[in-house]
Amino acid sequence: MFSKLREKLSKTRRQLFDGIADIVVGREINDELLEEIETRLLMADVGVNTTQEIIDDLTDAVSREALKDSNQLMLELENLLAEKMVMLEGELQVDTSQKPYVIMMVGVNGAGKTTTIGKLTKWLQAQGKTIMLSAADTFRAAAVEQLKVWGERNGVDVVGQPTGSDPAAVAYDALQAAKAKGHDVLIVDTAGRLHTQDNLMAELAKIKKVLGKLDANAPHEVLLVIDGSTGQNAILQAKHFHQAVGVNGVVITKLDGSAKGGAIVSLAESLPVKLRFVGVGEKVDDIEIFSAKEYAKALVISDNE
Ligand SMILES: Nc1nc2c(ncn2[C@@H]2O[C@H](COP(=O)(O)OP(=O)(O)OP(=O)(O)O)[C@@H](O)[C@H]2O)c(=O)[nH]1
Ligand SMILES: [Mg+2]
Repeated sequence: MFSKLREKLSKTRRQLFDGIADIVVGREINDELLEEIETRLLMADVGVNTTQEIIDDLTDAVSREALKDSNQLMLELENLLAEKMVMLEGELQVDTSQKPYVIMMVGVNGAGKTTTIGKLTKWLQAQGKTIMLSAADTFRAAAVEQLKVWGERNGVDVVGQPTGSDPAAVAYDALQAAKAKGHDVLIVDTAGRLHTQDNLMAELAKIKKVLGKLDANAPHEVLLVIDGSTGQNAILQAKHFHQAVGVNGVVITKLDGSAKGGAIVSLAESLPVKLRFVGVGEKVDDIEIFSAKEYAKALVISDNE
C-alpha cells in the first residue's frame, strides 16, 4: 500500500517535494538553505503558519546542532510534517449499533464524491457490510446514471428519483428503504456546490435534518471530499462545509495528478476532522487509508531511494 501511494504521489513530489530533496541533499545546513525550504513548503500549499512552525522547529534543531547533515535534515522535515498530520489519522469505523450507518457525501463540484462512493462501497463490502446508495444529486441529469454505474459495478442497489426532485426527499426515501431492507450502510450522494453558495449550503443542511427525522443520529458520518489540487482554499472549503453540516471526515482525492497535497499538512490545525482516505486514481481500488507517517514519507523521499 505504501509503495502504491509513493508511486502515485510521484508527480507531486517531482514538482515540489523532490525539489526539497534536490536543494537539500549534499548541502551545508545554513539560513539560506532553510529559507529555500520555506519557499518550497509555501509553494506546496503547506500554508503560512504551518510552514513557519516547521521552519522554526528546524532552526531550533540546527542551533542545538541536532542535525549533522542534510540527510538528517530531510528526516527531521519528514518527522515534523508527520507530526502536523498525526491528529488527522482515524479510520472510518462503521458503528454496527446504528443500522443503517448513514454516510453523507459533501463537497464542491467535481471534487470526486461520486467516484469516492464507488471506491468506498467496495472497501466496505470487503468488511462484509451490505450497502445501499442514494442518488440525492438530483441537480445534474447524468448524476444518477453515474452513481448507478458504480452501483452495478459493486452489485448494490441505488435508489433515486428523476432530476429536479427534492434531494432531501430522495435521501429520506433511501433511508426508509435501507432500513426496510436491513442494510448495514447507506451512502448518500449529494450535488456538488460551492461552499460560498448560501442557498445550496442550506439545502445540504436540510438533507441532513430530514435524515435526522428518521434516525436522530443520522447522518453518522458527514464525509467532505476535497480535490487535492485545491491548495489552501481546501481549508476554507472545509470550514464552510463544517459550519453548514458538521463534517466528521475528509477524503482528499486526485493525489495521483498534479495535486500539491501540501494543504493537508495544515488541515489538522484548522478543524477537528479525521482524514479518512486519500484518492489516488479513478479506479475502484485507487483509495488508501490515510497514515501521517506514510504520507510525510511519500512527500519527502526522493524517487531514486
Ligand atoms: N485522477 C483521479 N481522478 C479522480 C479521482 N477521484 C475522482 N476523479 C475524477 O474526477 C472527476 C470528477 O469525479 P466525480 O466523482 O464525478 O466528482 P463529484 O464530486 O461527484 O462531481 P459532482 O457530482 O459534479 O459535484 C471524474 O472524472 C473522476 O474520474 C482521483 O482520486 N484521481
Ligand atoms: Mg457526483
